Amino acid sequence: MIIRIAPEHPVSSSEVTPEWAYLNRRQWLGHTTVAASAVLGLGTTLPAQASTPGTRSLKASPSAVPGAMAMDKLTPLKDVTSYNNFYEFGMDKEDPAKRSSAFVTEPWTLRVEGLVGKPLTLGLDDVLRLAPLEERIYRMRCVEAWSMVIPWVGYSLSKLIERAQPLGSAKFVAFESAADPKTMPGVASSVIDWPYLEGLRLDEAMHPLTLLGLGLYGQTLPKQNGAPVRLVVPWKYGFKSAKSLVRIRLVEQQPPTAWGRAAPKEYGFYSNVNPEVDHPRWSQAKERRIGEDGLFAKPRKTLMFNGYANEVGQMYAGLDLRRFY
Ligand SMILES: Nc1nc2c(c(=O)[nH]1)N[C@H]1C(S)=C(S)[C@@H](COP(=O)(O)O)O[C@H]1N2
Ligand SMILES: [Mo]
Repeated sequence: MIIRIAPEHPVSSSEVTPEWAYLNRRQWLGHTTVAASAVLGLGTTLPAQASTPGTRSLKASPSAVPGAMAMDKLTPLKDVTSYNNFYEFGMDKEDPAKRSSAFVTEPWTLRVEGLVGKPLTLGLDDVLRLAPLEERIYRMRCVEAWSMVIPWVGYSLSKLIERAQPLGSAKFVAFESAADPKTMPGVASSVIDWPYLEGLRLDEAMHPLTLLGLGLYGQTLPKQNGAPVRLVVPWKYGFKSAKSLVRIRLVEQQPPTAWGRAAPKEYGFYSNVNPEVDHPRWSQAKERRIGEDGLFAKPRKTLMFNGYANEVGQMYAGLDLRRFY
């Protein structure tokens, strides 16, 4: 039996070592040193990552959500912030970092509406304060067969949705991203019928692993990663994780999605990471880890539901995942 002794003074969140700092340090220094520095309470002094322009530091505690931590090596911040898909800023991977400087993320308004008892109109500070911020290390797996491992900051989307008091008739959740032609140069292109839309079934949206993302690497979200607030759905392909959210709407019918409208044969509503169901243009069996696997390195195997099968598999019991891809 473990006897827990209450600490003499509560540990403030600034003294809690973020999980990524812990993992990085472990990779750098080895177990013994880490144990020692943890005992000494040295905190997050490691200059592992420089901060990104326009971001502020964001304190978070390691998440208690099971399965939230992938033990893979973290993708360096430099790669997380320079290799992005965010078509509102252009179609090349470098575009979001290069072409997002005019985009304004504060002040920001996020609405939660539709089939709810209590519609919400929230400023960014309201969103940041709605629930304790957690750090969660998730793999982000793009349908283009690359992946990253990112220490996100946020909390379960369910906490926000619960606050709005969903009605019994709500079955799906629709997500809408910002689409400002003045500050988002990619919106001039017609590849996507703007604004970018995504959707989840209500049970998927309420699953504790579904994260309302507010930061990464201990700082607020860089613009290229979907500032100031985005979705992160770790068992689905990256495109389900809509960035720069302005509206979350609870609805009765399955909502349209941007990629579903652009290419219905290629992008299904579910888009669960599934190594057995290929995209017409990319095999989904393997993936290349950005910043780690060179172009000629052997790609790693993609895991069912991106490694979260134990946590989310039950939601799809009896569903033909070839048909509902
Ligand atoms: N609004 C919006 N959200 C978006 C996208 C986009 O183009 N626009 N791209 C998606 C895709 S395809 C991926 S892989 C992830 C990439 O997130 P990251 O750049 O933070 O890794 O964002 C997703 N969310
Ligand atoms: Mo993607």
